[in-house]
Amino acid sequence: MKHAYAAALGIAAFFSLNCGSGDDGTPAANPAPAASSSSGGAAAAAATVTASGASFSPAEVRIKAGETVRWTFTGGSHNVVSGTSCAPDGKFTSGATKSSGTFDKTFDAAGTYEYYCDPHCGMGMKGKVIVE
Ligand SMILES: [Cu+2]
Repeated sequence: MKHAYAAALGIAAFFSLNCGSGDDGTPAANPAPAASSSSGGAAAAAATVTASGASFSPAEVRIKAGETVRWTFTGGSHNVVSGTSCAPDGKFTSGATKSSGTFDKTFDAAGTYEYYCDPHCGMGMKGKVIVE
């Protein structure tokens, strides 16, 4: 039993790695006109994180207070929810899952902000923003 469980975990890890690096089946997103109502904030991201497969990459970013993190959704169905142990703490969220587009969040206060992807948290899709 122990061995079977370990093997299953190994297979899951293998697939999620594969999914993250070799996903060519994503339909190209239509370059719909972006509804950017905020001017100036778009290019100001100090760190970028890609949500793809079943992971955030990089899983940990470090910024300074007042800077912005931009998450880019690439394929699959992901979101960003603040909290630890797959439970929301209500600090921020990107809302409903997406397969494309971006989510920007500016962090004004120093601290460590943990977050996760709601559908994939059980697979370990978690990340951390360290604000100095
Ligand atoms: Cu996800």
